[in-house]
Amino acid sequence: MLDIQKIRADFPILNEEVNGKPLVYFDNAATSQTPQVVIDAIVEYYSKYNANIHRGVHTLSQVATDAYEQARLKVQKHFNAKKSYEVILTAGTTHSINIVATGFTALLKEGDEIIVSALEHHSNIVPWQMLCERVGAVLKVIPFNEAGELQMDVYDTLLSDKTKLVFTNHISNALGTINPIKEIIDKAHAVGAAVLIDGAQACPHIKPDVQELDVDFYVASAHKLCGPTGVGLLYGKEEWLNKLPPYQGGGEMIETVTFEKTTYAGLPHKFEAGTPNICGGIAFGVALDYMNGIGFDKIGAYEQELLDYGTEQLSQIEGLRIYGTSKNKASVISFNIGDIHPFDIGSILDKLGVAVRTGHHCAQPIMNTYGIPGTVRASFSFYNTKEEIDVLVAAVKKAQMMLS
Ligand code: 7TS
Repeated sequence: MLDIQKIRADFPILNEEVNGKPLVYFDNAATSQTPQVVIDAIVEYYSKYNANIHRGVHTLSQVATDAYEQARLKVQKHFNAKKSYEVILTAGTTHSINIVATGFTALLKEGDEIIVSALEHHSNIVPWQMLCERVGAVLKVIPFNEAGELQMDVYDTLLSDKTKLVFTNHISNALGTINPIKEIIDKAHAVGAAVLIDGAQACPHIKPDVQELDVDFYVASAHKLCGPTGVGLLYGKEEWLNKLPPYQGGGEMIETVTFEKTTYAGLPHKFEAGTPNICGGIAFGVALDYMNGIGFDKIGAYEQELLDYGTEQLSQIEGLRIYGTSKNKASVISFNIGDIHPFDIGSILDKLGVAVRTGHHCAQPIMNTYGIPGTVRASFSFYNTKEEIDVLVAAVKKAQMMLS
């Protein structure tokens, strides 16, 4: 069991008031809140050892370099990557996907096929469309059913020896669906295709094991798992990272530079041009320590309780429809009430101190499939409580009364 009150005391922001009401933060799928240990790590970095890394002979630079490389090892251990240099520290999920999608320009040809799920966030759609435009590849889409589950029988029919890449999220940000990624990966590998899994929404809830998954690329953002913004992970199998060309040129990603020819550094530096988010990387490591200290098994089990309770309570509201009713689901509830615009509900919830996201959640194709402009999305984290869900439910009822 989690000691929720003790956990809540780790997050100073949870004591804040918004619009004169205690904050109820249910926008965790957009970004999670930050525990004091992570805030302290950021303050400590800038107060005590702020220096550029991998280049200075001076002590501070060495301390900062060690701390940054320590963070890489923590990320490696957390995701169970075989080698530390298979962990590229990036600016976040979007950056990681763009590194891979741009790199594949050199590896694909006209007529090659790429398969995507229809449940994607725009950041796992647009970079691949841009890749298709560059090389003349064809994008094929795995549809989802009414519950928001991928239609795996259709996936089977899309796969062929033309398939070079498959990419999907591990968990849908808009619906909470947990996708059967092991099956997706194994079937893609059977036709020789590489797989990228967007773990942005999964990592706050699940501890993925990239070797067990046998995934080629796995990406995530630190800010969704109690870390800071502007830093994230690109895990890639060594063989794939070696095949991809660098994404950006600059300092730190080279071995030698002359005006005649430049040779590139090995992994991971080949993909880490320029001064990275040093403090962010270090704080990412601290955030992983913090979450592992609580334990992902306990986090997952408690969030499932919140999801079940929230689903049960919200379902009792007349006219409320939940979008995304997959059997395997993370603690995200997307809903609408009749034809009330989600933005109007969200605005009233905000006045009552409840933070949710409204709109298309950067997943317009999902909204188009359901024929709706968007939803109200409440996403729960391990520091939320059932009492807060009661506040949400009361606030939704009030909004319904005011808007009907
Ligand atoms: N992929 C998924 C599945 C996401 O949920 C998000 C962000 C991203 C990629 C992009 O991550 P970034 O850190 O590079 O921005 N999702 C959301 C959301 O659902 N609400 O706000 C951001």
